[in-house]
This record gives sequence, C-alpha cells and structure tokens, in this order.
Amino acid sequence: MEKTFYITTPIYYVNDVPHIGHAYTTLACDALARFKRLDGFNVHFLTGTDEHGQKVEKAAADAGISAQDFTDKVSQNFRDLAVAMNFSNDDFIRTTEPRHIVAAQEIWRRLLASGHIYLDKYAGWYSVRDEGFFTESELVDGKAPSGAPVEWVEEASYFFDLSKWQQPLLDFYAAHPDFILPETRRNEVISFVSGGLRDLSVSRTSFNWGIDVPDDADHIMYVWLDALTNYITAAGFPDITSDTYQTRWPADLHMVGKDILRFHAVYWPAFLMAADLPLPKRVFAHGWWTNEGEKISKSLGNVIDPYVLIETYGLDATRYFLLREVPFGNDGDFSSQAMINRINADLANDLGNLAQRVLSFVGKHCGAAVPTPGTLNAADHALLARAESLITRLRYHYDAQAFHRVLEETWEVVGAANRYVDEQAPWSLRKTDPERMATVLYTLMEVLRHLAVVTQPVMPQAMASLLDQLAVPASARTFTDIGAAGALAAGAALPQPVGIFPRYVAA
Ligand code: ME8
Repeated sequence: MEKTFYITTPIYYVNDVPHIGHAYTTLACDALARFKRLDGFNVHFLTGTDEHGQKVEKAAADAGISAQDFTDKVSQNFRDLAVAMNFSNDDFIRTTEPRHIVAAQEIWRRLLASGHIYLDKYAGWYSVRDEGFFTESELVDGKAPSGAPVEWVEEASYFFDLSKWQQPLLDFYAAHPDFILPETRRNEVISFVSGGLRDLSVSRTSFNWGIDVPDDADHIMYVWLDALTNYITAAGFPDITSDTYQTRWPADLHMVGKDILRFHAVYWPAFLMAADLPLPKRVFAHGWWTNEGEKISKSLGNVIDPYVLIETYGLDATRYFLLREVPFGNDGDFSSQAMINRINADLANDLGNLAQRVLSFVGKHCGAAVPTPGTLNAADHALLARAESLITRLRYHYDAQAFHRVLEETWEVVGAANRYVDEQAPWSLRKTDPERMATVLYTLMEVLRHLAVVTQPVMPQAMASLLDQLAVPASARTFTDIGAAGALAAGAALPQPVGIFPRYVAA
C-alpha cells in the first residue's frame, strides 16, 4: 500500500506581515514533508491564510479598501515568504476560496442536522485580536489572558454544544496518548477539559466579513470554525468518496504554535466528532520565539524579518539555526550571536570544512575523480556504518518532531568523520601509501554523501550543492540510495569544488 502523509501549518492571519514565528512553523513542516518524500511517502503539505473575521475586516477598513481587495493583496505576502524560504508546500489555501466556503458550510449543515448547533444569544467578552470569547472570570486585569483588549458583545448567536464533548474528548486523549504533543501541552489540555467546557458561540451578526451561515442570512460563521475547517477542505471535503479525501483525511499532523493549541486540540476534534468525521492523528504545539529576551511584537518594533535573516546569514544557515538552536517544543530566544556561533561552528567549521578539505584534496591529488578504494579496515567500516545507520535514528526523531535531535545526531557523525580525518591523516598518506589514501578519501566521500542525503530536508540548496560536488546523480538522492545501493562509482569525474558554508564575518 502507498505510504501517505498529510501535514498542515496553521493558516496565518493576513493582517500581519510574515515574521520569524510564521516562518518557523512552516519551516518545521517543510523539513518533515521533505523527509517523508525522500522516504517514499506520498506527501501533501498544506499552508495558507486565514482571511475572515473582525480583525481582518478592521485592518481592511484601516487601509481604506474592501476586505476582499485587502486579503487578495496581503495573502500574497505569505506566498512570497514560502518562495523565499524554499518551502515545498503542495497547496496554499485561502479561506475566501469557493472550495473552502463549500466545505465550511457543509460542516455547519452536518453539525446542525445532528443537533449540535442551536440558536441563542451571546453576552460576554470578545477579543478581536485573539478572535476568542472570554468569561468575566477568565479576564486578567480586564484583558484577555494573552493581554489583548476585550469588548463586551451581546448578540444573537448560534452555539455549538461543546459542553457535551468533555467526556468524549477525555476518552479520546486517553486512547490516543500521542494525539497532543509535547506531553506538557497534552497535560495542560487535559486539565483544561477536565475543568468543564462551556457551549461555544459559533456565529456572529455584528459584522459581515465571514462565511454565511447556511439558511440564515443574518449570521456569519465564527472565524475559528471557518478556519479550522481549512484542513479538511484541502483534503477534498465534502467529496468524501473521492480518492483525494480517502488518501488525505485524517491528517497525520497539524503543526501549530502553543498559542492556538486549544482551538486545535479541543474545539476541532469536538467539531469533527459531532460532524461524524475522523480526527487528525496528531496536533503538535511548538514553543514561542522571543527576540534577545523580549516578546516579539509590532508595537515593540522588534519583529524579526525572515528576509533580513536570509539576506544576512543565507537561507540554509537560517533554516539550520531555527531547527537546531531550540529543542522543538520549547520556547526559544533569537540572538544574532547564537546564530553566528552556530554558522561558524557547526556549518563553516564542522561540516563545511570537512567537505571542502576532502573535495579540494581529491580535486588536486586524485585527478578530480572519485578515488578507487582498496580493502576497507575496521575504522573505515565503523565510520561508514555510523553514517549508513543514521537514517534509522532520524526516522525516529522526525516522527517525534524532534528536529533538534535530528541535527544533533547528524552532527555526531560529522564529528566522528572529523576525528577520523585526524586519525587517518590522508594528506600525509599521499607519499607513503597512496592506496590507503584513496580508501580513506573514498570512505570520507561516502560519509559526506550520506550526510548530504539525510540533511536535504533541512538545507535543500546547500546539500544539493554538496551532492553535485560528489557527482551524485539527481536520481540517486533519496533514502533508497543509502548504503551500497547508491555508492559512489570509483573513477566518476568530479566538478570543481566550491565552499558551501562561508564563515560569517561581521560587516
Ligand atoms: O492564530 N514564535 O494565525 P496567526 C513562534 N489564523 N511561533 C509563532 C510566533 C512566535 N513568536 N508568532 C507566530 C492564527 N507564530 C490563526 C490560525 S489555524 C486554523 C488559524 C506562529 O497569524 C505559530 O505557529 O496569529 C502560531 O500558532 C501562528 O504563527 C499564529 O499565526
């Protein structure tokens, strides 16, 4: 049977300019999507924009243009970011698209038909910035728990009977211990749900920018019900007999930031259960980036612009840093010094130097062709075995979304290869034992090949360059080429080596 993998990012609000936080979530998904493709999965990787709601309506009004014109213009920023970051998403969904409106209205009809939606009146606090409802007791110093301002709202509203889903949700979490990760977040959700759930207002009448509630022209759908549905829209819903839907739904992974875990791990599964649809397999909530110790916010003026990072440090170095520096799931602090340290130590010194030294030596002293190895000794076999078996550990870490562990494990092999160079001293074998020199260099090139193949998901461009320099054909760069199957052909001509990771020197 075909192996499939459906992975999603949150859909981002279009009123914001894309910053490092948005880039981070999509980057993590991109690395995982690329890994799964190389591992033979049919991957569907979805990202997109959340375009309805009061917040977007206000932003459009401030810009003096219609909400549709506004979203058409600003959703492009997120598409541009995907190109700039070299994201490999297969689809980009906008909640203003007809396919999504159809799907969201169908979810509504299912919830209504099964008796889980009823008409009443909402009176309470609403935060436009969070697009969330709060009770008096949830407010902190008169604000939403996130610090966002709230306003009093009283209007006719449809409600979803969320209160009835407390036990089914708790049972589901118990039966699927990996549904919410990391575990600390899972515990938070369980304790929140255990505290009891209130029915949820799922329609608004006081503004217009949203999906119409079917058969009631006064109401538009609550933006979170609309937004969460995007994941199943892109799986082909409501055409549930289609191959697309059958292969994609339920999603394997919804990747989100910890700020929106409750929507994904409580509301969304409750909506799906009530609509009698299968639940996604996992929701992973990663941590929050701060900038040199400060919360990132537009008002503080310290938003980290991904374009500036790419320009300053290079794309793949930026991708590497973001996934390596902070254990995935934890909060992390961005600092230029930490970035420079990583680039110069891990990339320029450890991997870049290793590749450069080996390739330029082979270029000069082995006729610019893959050397012909003699018999491998125990040290050669030991190093090669480490490089070849790396994939097993990486599969495990990718499946746990432990991106930092992926890179740590990989760099352990880089370290072992550097120690091997020191021990075997191939440069001094040139005069004394050229055959042994060829064997050592061949072993090192094979190790570099493995490192490059498995690191493609994180640094696609740099690793493509390294594989080019090793003369690995484009058709031999997947995980089926690990080990002897893809071994470098002795005698193959090599191109002129070029450095892949320059040292960062402050301008
Ligand atoms: O919440 N650190 O959209 P949004 C890490 N439209 N990640 C960050 C971050 C930071 N400082 N800032 C933002 C919404 N993020 C809704 C989602 S989904 C059906 C609807 C990332 O534009 C993180 O993934 O506010 C967070 O969850 C997301 O951006 C919020 O994006």
